[in-house]
Amino acid sequence: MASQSAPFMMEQTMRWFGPNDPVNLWHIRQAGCTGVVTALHHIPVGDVWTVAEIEKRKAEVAEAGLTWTVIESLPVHEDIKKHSGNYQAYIHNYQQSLRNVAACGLKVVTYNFMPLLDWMRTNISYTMPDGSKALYFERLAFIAFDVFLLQRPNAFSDYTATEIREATSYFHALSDSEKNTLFQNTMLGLPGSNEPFTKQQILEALATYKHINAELLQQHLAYFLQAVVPVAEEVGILLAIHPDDPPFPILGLPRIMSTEAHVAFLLQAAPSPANGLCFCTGSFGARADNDLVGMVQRYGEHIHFLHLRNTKSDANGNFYEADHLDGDADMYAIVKEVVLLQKKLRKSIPMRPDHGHQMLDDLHKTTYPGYSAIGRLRGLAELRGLELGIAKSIG
Ligand code: DNO
Repeated sequence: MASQSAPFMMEQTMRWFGPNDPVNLWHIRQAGCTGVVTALHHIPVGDVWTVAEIEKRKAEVAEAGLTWTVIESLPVHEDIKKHSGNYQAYIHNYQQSLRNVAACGLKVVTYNFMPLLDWMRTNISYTMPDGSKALYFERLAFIAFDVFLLQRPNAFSDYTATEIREATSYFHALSDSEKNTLFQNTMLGLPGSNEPFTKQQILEALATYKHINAELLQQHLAYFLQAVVPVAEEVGILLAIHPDDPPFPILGLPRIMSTEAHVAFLLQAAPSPANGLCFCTGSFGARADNDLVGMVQRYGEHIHFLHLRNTKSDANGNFYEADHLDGDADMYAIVKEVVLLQKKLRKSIPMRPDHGHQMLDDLHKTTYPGYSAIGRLRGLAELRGLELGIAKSIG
């Protein structure tokens, strides 16, 4: 970007799921990225990432002329979230992985503290008016899944009588194959296996969180942070927690990274410049009560990674993933704030266009939901232009 750029522009990256990703590193480079966001997905959650494995992946990325800029994710074992089983050993392993990634020259580590599910949508190919496909969270579909497909004990009590009535009609109108698709889509965010999860397995996993409310989960997060933040600070790693997606409780599970108050809790639990955020405008932005621009103003120094994405919500609790410059979040105002932040801090913050619509040739390809090449390329191009325009006009 050299001659067209202001000194501190966002570092443009894309997520790469590793050698099996149909979008390869050269595609990412051709999109205009200099950095890659990836993880050692083949290492079981909780095991130590060895220097040898990290170096191997780093070299693969470097061969395409790119830099492995951000780790997304170094996942947190469920035992750490629940304080069960071997959580002390897993925390120890996490500390060791942080030391190893730092030894390999990596600087930013993304993780999340969502119980069981990483993300949740009810439809991964929602047709937009222009024929592209988006990810969609439809509340009635979700309730129908929870109450009728999963049959979670006492799920009824989480919803109003009207919602249950509407979800009942919704469910009865579905064909068997639509019911099956809804079940599969909803469970896609359950990490850890390529095999589909059975209803029984999910109910058993949910039951292990029965005694954990939001307050207790926050205590477990604080315990984890107090163990890993000092290590991160010592070895020069910036930790970036990803918010809950969607940012409200689901399936009776506690949620503790959905709001600005949650961010404040995180930062006071282990005060350090190393303790920070993956500021995902798509996740935080799916709540109307999150003031995204204000959050960048107030917590900017702790924003170590940006996911720029937009959603459009309606009054019934549904939201779809909109084009990056469309939707409810004022992307111009957010990017402007980020431009000012980078100028103030005299540094570039890594960014990735988070998700994108499946469009053009990608409509005929199978990619990770939200991670087709062309939709993300469109998002990146729009965001890059937006930033450059703002940076140049601010001077
Ligand atoms: C979804 C992603 C998340 C994210 C993790 C970070 O598209 O933003 O899966 O990678 O929550 O730990």
